[in-house]
Order: sequence, then C-alpha cells, then structure tokens
Amino acid sequence: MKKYQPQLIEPKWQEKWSEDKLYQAKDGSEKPKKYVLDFFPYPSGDGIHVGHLKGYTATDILSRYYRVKGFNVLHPMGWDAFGLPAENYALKKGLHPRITTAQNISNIKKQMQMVGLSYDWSREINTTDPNYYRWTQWIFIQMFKEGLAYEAELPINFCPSCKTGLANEEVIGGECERCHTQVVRKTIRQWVLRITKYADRLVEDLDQLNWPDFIKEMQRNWIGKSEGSRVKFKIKNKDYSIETFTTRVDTIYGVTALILAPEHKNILDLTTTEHKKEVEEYVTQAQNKSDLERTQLTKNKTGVFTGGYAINPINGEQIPIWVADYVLGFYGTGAVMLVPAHDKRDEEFAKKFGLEIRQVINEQSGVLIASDKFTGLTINEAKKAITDYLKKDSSGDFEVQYKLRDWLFSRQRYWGEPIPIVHCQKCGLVPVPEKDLPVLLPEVERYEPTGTGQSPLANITDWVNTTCPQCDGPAKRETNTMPQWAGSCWYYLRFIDPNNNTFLVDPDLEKYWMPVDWYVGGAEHAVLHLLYARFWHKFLYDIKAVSTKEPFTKLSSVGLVLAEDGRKMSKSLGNVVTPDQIVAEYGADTLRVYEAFMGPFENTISWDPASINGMHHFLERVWGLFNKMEPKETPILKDLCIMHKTIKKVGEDIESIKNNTAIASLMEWLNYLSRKDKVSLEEYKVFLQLLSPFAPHITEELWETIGENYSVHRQSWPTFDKKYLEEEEALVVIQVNGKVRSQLTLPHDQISNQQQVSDAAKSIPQIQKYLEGKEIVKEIYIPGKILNLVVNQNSN
Ligand code: ANZ
Ligand code: ZN
Repeated sequence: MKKYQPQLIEPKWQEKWSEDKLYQAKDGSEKPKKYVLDFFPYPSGDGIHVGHLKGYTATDILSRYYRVKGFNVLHPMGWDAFGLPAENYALKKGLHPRITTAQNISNIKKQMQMVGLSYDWSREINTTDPNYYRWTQWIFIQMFKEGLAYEAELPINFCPSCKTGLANEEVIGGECERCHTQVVRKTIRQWVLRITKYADRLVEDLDQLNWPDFIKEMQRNWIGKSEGSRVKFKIKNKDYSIETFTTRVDTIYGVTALILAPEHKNILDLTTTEHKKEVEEYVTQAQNKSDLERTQLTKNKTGVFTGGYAINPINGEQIPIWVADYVLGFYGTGAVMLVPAHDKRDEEFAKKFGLEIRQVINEQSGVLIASDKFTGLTINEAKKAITDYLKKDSSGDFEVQYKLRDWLFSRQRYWGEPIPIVHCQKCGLVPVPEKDLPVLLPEVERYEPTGTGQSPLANITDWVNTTCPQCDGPAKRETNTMPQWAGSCWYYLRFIDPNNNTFLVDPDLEKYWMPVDWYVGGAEHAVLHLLYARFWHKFLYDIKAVSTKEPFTKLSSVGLVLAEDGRKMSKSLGNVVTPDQIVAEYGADTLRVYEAFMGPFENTISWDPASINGMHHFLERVWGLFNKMEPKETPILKDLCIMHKTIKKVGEDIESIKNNTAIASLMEWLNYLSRKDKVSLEEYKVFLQLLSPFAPHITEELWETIGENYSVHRQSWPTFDKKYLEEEEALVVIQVNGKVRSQLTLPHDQISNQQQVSDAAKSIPQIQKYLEGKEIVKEIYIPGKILNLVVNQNSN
C-alpha cells in the first residue's frame, strides 16, 4: 500500500465533506439535538495559534462523536468582530477596520478549515454585519423601554490610552483589560445597563449550572451578595439622618464614629466652618484615586474630622463624623459605622486618629458583651434581635447589598454598534423605531478616538443631525457606540436562525435548539462575557424572546497552551506555533491527535514538538495496520474483549473531554493489534470508527480503501457488549505452602493491592482451616495470579 501522505488526503476530503454538507445541522429534525459551542473568536490579525485549537479540537471531537451517536448536532462558528482589539489593530495598519476585519476573518477561517473542524459554515455569523447588529440594537431598545438602559453622568473608569470609558469588569487591578494602562476617573455622560436588577437571579441560578466550580465562585464573588442591616444615624443639630450598611449590626454597641465616603452627599452640609477647608481638600484629593487604591488593606489609612456628630440609635450616644477614602462612595450607602474592636480596617483607622476602641464581642465564645440587654446573645442571635429592635422606630432594617455595579455600556469609539437612540430637544430620549433598524455605522474619514469624551461619530454632522421619530422636530443621534461585549451577549441564539429577517430567532427553532448543551472556552471570560451573556439571556427570557432561563447548561474551561519555552505564546517573544506550520509538516490529523492528547483538558500545558512526532508515528502505524487486515479472519474471544473494552473507554472519555486517555487506550489497542499476524475486518473497522472523531481524514481515507461505504462520519458509533467486559475480573489462586486450596475472583483494579488480596484470602473458611494454629511466615504474591501463604509447619 502507498505511503501515508496527509497533505494529499486531507484537502481532498475537506472539499468533499463541504460539498456534501456533511456537518450541517438540520432544522425540524426528529432526532434529539446537541448544541456544542466554542467561544467565538475576535478576528485577530495574528490568526489563531495551536493554543486556540485545543478547545476547538475538543468541541470538534464532541460534535463528531454526537453526530455518529445519532444526535442532530449544531456546531457553528462566527466572528466577534466589533470592539477595541479590532479597531486598535486597524489603526496600527492604517486601514479601515472593516477591511482588516474581513482579511483577518478569511485567514482564520482558512486555518480552521485546514484543520478539518466540522463547523456548519452555512450558519456563519459576524457581529459587524448590519443584519446581525440590527438585532443587537433591537435588544438594546427593549432594554431601554423596560428602564434597563439609562443615561447617567457618572465618574467612570477611563482608559487614557484607549480613550474610552470602561466597565468595572474591564478594569483588572486598576488597569485597562486591553492595554494595561492605569485607568483614571472621569465624569462623563454615559449609557448604563441595569444589570444590578438581575443580581439576585444571577447568583441563584448558578446552582443549576454544570459549570466548573471556580468559575461559578468567581461570578458569586463578583456579584458579591451580602446580607446585613441598614442602620440610620440621626445627625446632631440637623433634621436628617445618614444611613449605613453593616453586616455586623451585632457590634453596634462598639461603634465609636461614623465614617463617610468622600463622595457622600451630606459632607459639606454637616462639616463645621472650622473644618471646612481641610475637608474640602481631602474630598478633592480622593477623587483621583481608584477604588482599588482606596481599599487596599496595606494602604495607610487617611481621613479628616468634619466637626459634626451623629447619634447611635441603639443607645443615644454621640459619635464623631469623619470622612475617609477607604469607605467607598458606591457601595452600600457610602457610610459605615466604625467598630475598631472588631474590624481590621476600622482598627487601623482608630489607632491612627486616636478614636476609642470598645470591645463588644467575646472573640473566643462569639457572644456579646457590654451590649446592654443584648449581652449574652450569640452573634447571629444578636443580628436578628438588634435589627428587629431598630425596626420598631424605623432606625434600621434587614438589607441585602451587592458588589455588582450597573454596566457601563457606552464607548467613545468608532468600531461598535451605534446606540439606537435619538436626542430630541422636545421629547428627550427617543428610541429609533424598530422598522428603521439597523442604525448603520456611518462611513468616516477619520475614526481615531478623539479623547474628548466624545466618539468620532460626533464629528459627522450630517449623520448626527436627524429628525425626531416622535415629533419630526430637529434631533441629534446618540454618538456613543456599544462595547465589544454587546455582540457576544446573544450570538449563540443567532446561530440557530442566522438569516431571520423578522426576529432575532424563530421561537420554534429556539425551543428546539436551546439551551447550548456544551460551551467551551477560556477562563479569562469568567466574569465578563459569561456574566453579561447570562444577564441579556435572562432579560430575553423575561420579554419572552427565549424559553430557557440560562443560556449555557454545561461549561468547560480549556487550559492555556504555553510555548515550548514555558512562556505564554506571543508574537513579541517569537514563540508562537501556528497550525499552518504543523499542518504543512505533519498534516491536520497529527495536529488534532496531539491537541487531544496534550493531557488533562483544564490544565496549563507547554507545547512539545517531540510528542508531535510520536503522534505522527501513531497515525503511520494505523495506516500500516491495513497490511495485516484479513477479511476472512474472525476475532477470538481475547480480541473481542479488548475491542469492547476500548469502545466503552473511548466513548466515556470523549463524553467527559478526557481525550488524552481515550487516545492512550487506542494506542494500547493498536499495540495489541500490531502484535497479531492478522487483523479481522471487524476490528479494523471499529478501530477506524473510534479514531474518526480525532483523526477524521486518515480514517475516511482508510474506510474507503477497505471498500466501505462513504462516509465513516455517517456510520453509527460502535456499541460495546457487556459480556466481553467481564474479563475485567481476575482469578487469583490461593495456595497454602504451594498447594492450591482455594481461589478468589477480584476486579482488576483490586489485584495490585497485596494486603487486600491477602485479607480476602484469609477470610475464606476453606483457607482458615489450613491456617488454624499456624503462623504465616511468608506471603508470596504474583499479582492477579497466585497468592501463596507459607506457614510454619512446626507449630502443629
Ligand atoms: C460594622 C462592622 C463591624 C463591619 C465589624 C464589619 C465588621 P461586605 O461583606 O463586603 O458587604 N462597609 C459598608 N459599606 C462600605 C463602604 N461603602 N465602603 C467600605 N466599607 C463598607 O462588608 C460589609 C461591611 O463593610 C460593613 O459591615 C461595613 O463595615 C463595611 F466588626 O459595619 B461593617
Ligand atoms: Zn421629539
């Protein structure tokens, strides 16, 4: 037989599969469905590298497997093409982002096809396509109508380098998520989405998701649900109170000051003339600090006294009011009751400024002390009793707070979906009528960010000036665009019905295909995309546009692939490995099998060129095994046992993305088959089928070579017969002084533990008889075969 030449076989089959629409999902099928989805990529100028393919290969294996298991599989791909990365790349190239985006997409698509990924390309979508973003805008308008999208003048995180506002989720450790520039505070007019309205459901519904625990935990922490109490402190000589939020109302007898955030609205009013200058200076200073800087535990505490006093509602005591920037303006009520004895930060603050430290909890027993009639209660009892007591005169109540903030949704950049709103002098904010969608992104000469807090769209006067859809009077278009996360909030719905011109997704199709059964991607999106998409989905559920409460039932997080040198693959380090290189040298199947074999799916693993050779050799041996194939041959019992064992193992492993062990068991079987003189047609066929999701081209070619009907990818997955798995058990013969006295049948996984085998042997009555009154002087064990107990003859 001819040599294995993947470069000849692979393009041939790729073309044929595409012509035959082998991987198209069928609408209206009777079959059960599986929706297997990758995080769709943004079309980066560098294309994809072998790291991206770890996830894409895994979902491809799953999709191919489920197809031959009898499912109608939806496995689509598209492009998340709006947003900062795409725009910054275009700026660097000096070309329009539409042009660079199209180039990058065509390059990546070619790479994906070259690897034989079985996407249903008939459903390809692109978030920058007007037929797509029309519906992104439509969803925004529904949110606006429901009061979930609103305008606000807010001090926001602003990236001086990207020249745009950022969402809290995009600020990592005080830096811009994209360019790592330190963000600054800037107060500008903004569009904000009321994600906080969904905070509770976003926490609660995590429980029903089959997601990695660490990602669920990251979302929980980000949303930061906190149950506590709201306590009102009357202000001395004023006719108002200031509210605080506390999770430790049980410590209320230990309060020795009231601390306000520098943003608190009552500061200037309650500050006495004597302290005015100092307080004003402090407040101005705090404005430039990020929340992170302000709350760092290691940070030296700062603050100033206002001269004002508040009254503790529990005992009428007067306490001083201070301003300190470790209290955040946008959490809780922006004011805290200071309890230095039981809170670390409060303690540092009190020590620095000489405020009283009063202990009210016995930290050993967790019981209240020096707390009047509440003394002796446990912390939890006191939380309830004190809040109930405060409720009586409305000076307190139970309260739940969230760390989650509303989502800053406008960007002062060009390459995004225009926000479909018109500003009318008479009518105010008016949504663009649905029949006029999409609001097309206009062509511009210069799309560089202006840095003025306005988007480049603001300079296109004839686009900006429009008429009000409501009163026909003169009006101006909103010139901010949506952030890069908008399009990815609902794209998984559009794959179901990509060409629908009357709705974002047909309800019947949506009911059939949703939810996504298995979603696979990197953990870097744990609180960005994955939280935003859940929010939009819940909104769409509320307006009855979708039928499920959650979009993604099951999520798997793919580990990072590092370069050979153990560092992150990056162009600047020159250590990027592209699929193009590997496919040219070894072929796509070798690359795929290697990606699958790289070790536990979630782990971070370094690229290892030596192992690629090994994978290539494995496929060459599969190719060569053809020469041993003898159609007249029938497999013997032993052959059948290993075959059925492998069928079971490979199926189970694929279903839990343990592709490395699936391939290991195929290798083991291949070794077995290679040792035989002849291999039956049945064995060879099953082998090809089991290998086909991993190495689709070579298996298709060999399937044809042995004269089977096209295509191996349309056969039913082999089933295993339990009766051949029984060999799983081993028979251990028990001897006493070399004479066979009994036997034990043990599962294979127990035979390696000598102690266990020996204990089991000694509990057999037949054996006990021979041991009675004797001493065992030695045990000889041949694993899985013989246990010989040597006893002392003399003691008889
Ligand atoms: C009194 C107290 C005593 C507190 C004690 C803690 C321990 P989480 O769990 O994060 O919700 N706090 C409230 N609002 C704040 C703000 N805007 N900026 C900074 N800190 C704020 O934490 C709630 C606790 O954080 C609250 O409970 C409050 O301090 C503080 F032994 O009140 B506590
Ligand atoms: Zn109007």
